[in-house]
Amino acid sequence: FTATVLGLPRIGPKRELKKALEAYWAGDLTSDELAATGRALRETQLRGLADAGLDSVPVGTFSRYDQVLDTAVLLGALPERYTGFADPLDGYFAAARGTDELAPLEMTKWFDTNYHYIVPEISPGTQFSLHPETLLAELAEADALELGVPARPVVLGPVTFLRLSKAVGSDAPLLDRLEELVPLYADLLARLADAGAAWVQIDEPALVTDLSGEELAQVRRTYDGLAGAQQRPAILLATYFGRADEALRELHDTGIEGLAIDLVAGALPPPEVLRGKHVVAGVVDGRNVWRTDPDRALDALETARAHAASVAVSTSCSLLHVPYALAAEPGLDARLRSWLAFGSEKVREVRALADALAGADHEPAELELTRAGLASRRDDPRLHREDVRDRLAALGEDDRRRLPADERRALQAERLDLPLLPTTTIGSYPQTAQIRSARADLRRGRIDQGEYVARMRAEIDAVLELQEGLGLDVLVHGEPERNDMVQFFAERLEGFATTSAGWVQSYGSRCVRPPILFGDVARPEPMTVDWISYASSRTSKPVKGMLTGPVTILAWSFVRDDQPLAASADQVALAIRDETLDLEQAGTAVIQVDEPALRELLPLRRAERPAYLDWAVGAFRLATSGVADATQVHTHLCYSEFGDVIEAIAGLDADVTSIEAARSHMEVLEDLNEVGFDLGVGPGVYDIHSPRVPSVAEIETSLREALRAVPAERLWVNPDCGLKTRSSAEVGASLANLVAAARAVRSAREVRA
Ligand code: THG
Ligand code: ZN
Repeated sequence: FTATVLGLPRIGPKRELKKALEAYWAGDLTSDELAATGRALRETQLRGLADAGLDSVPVGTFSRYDQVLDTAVLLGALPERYTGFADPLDGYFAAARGTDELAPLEMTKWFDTNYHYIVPEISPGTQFSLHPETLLAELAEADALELGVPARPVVLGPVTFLRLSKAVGSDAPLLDRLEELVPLYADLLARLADAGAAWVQIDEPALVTDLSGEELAQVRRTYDGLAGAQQRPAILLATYFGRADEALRELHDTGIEGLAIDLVAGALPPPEVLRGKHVVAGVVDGRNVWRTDPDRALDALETARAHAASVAVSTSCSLLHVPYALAAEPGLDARLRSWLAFGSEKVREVRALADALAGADHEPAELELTRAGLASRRDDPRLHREDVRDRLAALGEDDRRRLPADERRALQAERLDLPLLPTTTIGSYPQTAQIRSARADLRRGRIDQGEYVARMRAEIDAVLELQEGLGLDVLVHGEPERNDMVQFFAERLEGFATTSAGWVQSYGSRCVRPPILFGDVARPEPMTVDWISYASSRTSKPVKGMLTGPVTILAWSFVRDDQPLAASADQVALAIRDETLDLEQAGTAVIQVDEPALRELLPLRRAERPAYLDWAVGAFRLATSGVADATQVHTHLCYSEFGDVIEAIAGLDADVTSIEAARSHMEVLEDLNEVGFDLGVGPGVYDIHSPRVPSVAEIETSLREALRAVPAERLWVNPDCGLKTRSSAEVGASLANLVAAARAVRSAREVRA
């Protein structure tokens, strides 16, 4: 085949699957109706791909929740507690989301993307067994459509499956269990061949991460086993999100027929690795939204063709990570639009590049469009603003540095006069039905901006009253005016565009609309000052200014590909810095700059991590070092294990860091001590991701545990994340217990002192 894509989005162009899932979970849809929604989405999608001229279409990248969880089901590796359900679909969703009785499996980031997968648990008792029914059914379903082009089944490979799973009940490396999986995959290959598949795509993105010599040998044995299977389709081994040169070299003479290679995040491996293979060249970016430069793509394709047996054009990875189609965004600026390719435009690019590679007489129309777009992009003044660039060029080291922490601490203590073990919350309060309906009313023109502001202010009043009543020390305004925090700032910054329907699956039925960073970043006017000033005017307690940090804004956006991420980060940082200065000017004494995605952008390869952490920390410091030393800077980190970035957290030099820790039992505090961290820290004392209300005793235990690692003078008391997904009743009860626990520990210490 000559033109394909590696995988497909599934939530639906109008989020049909999200709506069907949520209706099914609410009991408003039957499982047959849910299945019919999936079937209709797959049919429309596959017909669209065949009509667009792809000559091999992927099947099996659909999922009702997540592809890693699906692989656990395929391999019979769902933990037993989820297998007793009358309808296996309910067991599947129990593993994904939990039930009243059962906790779900953990969820974490899919490599360095903003998609989250479900983490399978593998224990010594796990007995793998093959359950290929869903994949075979989807293959048969695709064949029945008579598309005129072959369907190519896609499965997650055994190495990546084990690499992403969590070992429970044993310390033995999970890759040791590869040999148990080889016969199952071999069996699967035979079934796919019987069903008429000429090719199977085996996804192994884990091969782009660092692998030891022993691990590479295990990978080698695995693919020797699979390639040696008696009856099988040709194997297309797909790697993406980086380079997999070591592994591909190791696997060259196993007999696998094809290699799909990411030429956007990675590059062509050496010629000898390509020799004799069908190379599926991922020249069209599967996870960003820019049109593909035809000259660069054709260069890479020609080089591949010079060494490989044959070459097909493809996306660099699955289209899971981009919105469906530009057609859904009529409101986008026309010039910007001409630079962009969403999913369906990318499919057309793939076809056009394949035609050009095959030596079409005329340049395909799609490529002409691209060339015009790229020319206008190069010349657009919004991409090269002298005012922004001059400011950045004039920056020095002092712009990323504050007074030593202990001197700041004294100045801040004087200004703020807080008790020992101060209590606070992370920032957001429940997004109530009133908030959502006010936003909808504003969007539909049923209320004007003045009325909207009045309604939001009423929400702020209510949240402040709650916090004062509870006796919290540092208050927040609750963020009612923000839908998604990154979208909120992107809407207010020049250089960013936002979409109205550019949904991308984040996990399960949840989606985000990543903003598009296309130009130099500037802040035309203050973004948050009116809200924070209003809140401050309503209470005598300090109210935190709430901002999102530069790294997180980039991590959750589609970013420029025409300059290093570090340069974009400094531009965003300058805009945030300007905002901190305006907040300070308006009297704000505490400013929080959240960086929940600091860990997320960490490069997959260890060798690239120091350079990343260097610019990421530098950007945060640029954003936060402009304020006076008496102004207290907070940050908040969550969504990850922090082991790999612990020194960077210290490097942020925030006066107070609130950090998700309720589930990792204060380990993070000990790690921080090891790197000499001596600033304020608020390890989350209870887990906000659960609806359970923590008792006073539990929170006291947490605090006393924390006090073994941190002196009381540095310890803050807070939940582990924002409260926007919780109900008001849960929040009131939990925070009352949090304040009571802080007071109990405080007075015990005062008695002792
Ligand atoms: N914002 C963005 N990216 C994120 C998060 C975020 N990535 C990591 C993490 N947080 C992902 N978590 C969620 C949690 C909830 C939702 C999405 C991602 C969610 N989305 C709404 C939905 O699907 O119905 C839509 C929200 C909207 O209107 O924008 O609930 O916080 N950017
Ligand atoms: Zn958080």
